[in-house]
Amino acid sequence: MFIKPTVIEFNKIGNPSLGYISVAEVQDNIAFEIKRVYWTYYTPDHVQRGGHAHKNLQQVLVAVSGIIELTLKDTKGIEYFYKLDKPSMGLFIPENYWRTLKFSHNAVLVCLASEIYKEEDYIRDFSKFIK
Ligand code: T46
Repeated sequence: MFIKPTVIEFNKIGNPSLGYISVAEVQDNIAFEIKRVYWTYYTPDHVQRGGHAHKNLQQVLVAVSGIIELTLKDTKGIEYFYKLDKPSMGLFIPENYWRTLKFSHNAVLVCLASEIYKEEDYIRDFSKFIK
């Protein structure tokens, strides 16, 4: 089956005077067992990260602060663009999507990942990816 990227709207528990909590929970709004969590921060706004795809890894990305612009490309070359600009929004990325990311200077990205880190899971050559 060809799974597509999906935007997740997390619940916002709270109100403007108290602040909010959003929850990511396996079997509720996360479709995989979470084996790894990582976060990126202090990325200069002229830097583009990513530039690779994953063979098996599924992820949910959240911009818990700032703005992250993300372009995904599937193996047919079709592009999908997302702007993560609120902490109550997540993006589920299935395996086999080429990704590039741009960050606002204050952006903090949290990633929930379905697998532990394995360099063998990366496809870093775009011509190999579209084959
Ligand atoms: C994605 C974006 C949002 C580790 O040692 N362990 C890890 O779990 C990760 C993710 C990275 N690293 C090391 C490997 C490299 O030496 O950190 C360095 C940079 O990693 P990477 O090239 O994966 O960084 P990004 O920010 O370009 O990409 C990562 C994810 O790989 C990618 O799937 O969607 O963050």
